[in-house]
Amino acid sequence: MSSHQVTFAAAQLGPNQRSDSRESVLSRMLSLLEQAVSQSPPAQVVVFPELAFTTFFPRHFIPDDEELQSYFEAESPDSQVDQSPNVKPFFDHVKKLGVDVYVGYAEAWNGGEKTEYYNSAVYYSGRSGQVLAKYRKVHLPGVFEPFPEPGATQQLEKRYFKNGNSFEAFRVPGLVGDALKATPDAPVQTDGRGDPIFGMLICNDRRWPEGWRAYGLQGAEVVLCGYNTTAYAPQLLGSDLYESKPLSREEAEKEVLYHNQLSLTANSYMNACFSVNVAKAGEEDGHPLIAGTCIVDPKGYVVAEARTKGDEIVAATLDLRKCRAGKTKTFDLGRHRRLDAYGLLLERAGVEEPPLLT
Ligand code: CDT
Repeated sequence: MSSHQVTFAAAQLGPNQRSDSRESVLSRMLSLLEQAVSQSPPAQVVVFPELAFTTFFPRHFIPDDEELQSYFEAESPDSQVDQSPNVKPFFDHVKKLGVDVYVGYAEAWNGGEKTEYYNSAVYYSGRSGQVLAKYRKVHLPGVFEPFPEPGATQQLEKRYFKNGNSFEAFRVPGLVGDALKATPDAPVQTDGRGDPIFGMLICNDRRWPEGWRAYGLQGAEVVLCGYNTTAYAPQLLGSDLYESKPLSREEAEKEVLYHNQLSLTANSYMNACFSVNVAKAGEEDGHPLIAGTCIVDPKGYVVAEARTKGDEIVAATLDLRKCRAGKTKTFDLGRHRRLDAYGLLLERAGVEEPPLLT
């Protein structure tokens, strides 16, 4: 295998029901891992969805604190997620296989004072048996107060989680053969010759160009993103005020899938990076989630995608040199971006319209 090629497996999960035991979900995740490393060529990096170990619990209003806490993995300065008893068998197995993983989970961080709760993902290196990077979801969708309608699909991430506040790209050792290493005379700009540069996003983040650009500015070659996206939820998505009739379930799901792929292909293209995007899919707790797991190249083409709404491996070997054309031509950021024109982007979060005409 040429030194710039890395094999990824997107490990799409079917639904995890609220009533499923932790063990049953783990055993499905372990079979996906086994499948990913026994294919040819074997996966070097396996990417799981957002909140992979449990049901997508923010769709429920959960007044029982004991139940709510049961979805979280406890972390502290001395103990990272791989030591959390619910999920330790997963990380132990990853280590045994010597593969790398991205996996989403609910983090209960206790740094000594009040516990903070995040929707997080880690990049764990099975070879070194350690967490290389952690990402906390920045763009939390939904609302704080539950919708009053009985049976409504809730989206209570703003209630259950604190938002993350950084997009930090990182290099991953051991994936390519002849990576440039830091030496006093190593170049500052390596043009793709160092260890691969990855970034992480979680679900809703993929719809916001800001995170992608932050990774683009750090030279990211692959962005990893797990998601749980509702296929039909009029309360969340709104019905189009100017349509004569609301979308049917089928039309709504088709549109949600379209927006999923639009966000992934456009942002991969505009930042000249690959992206590996992984769903938890199917009917979970009676609420439909889209599938649409896909791997996208730096030109914005989908190179592999899921065929089912269940547990499925979607794999591709990616040649990271394919990022160079975009990064050195159309999206050579340093050459073409105009900071003098972008002041507004950091001054303003929401819309302020120009004054009305007289
Ligand atoms: N999990 C998650 O972030 N879901 C959101 C739902 C948005 S509701 C409009 C998503 O972007 O898929």
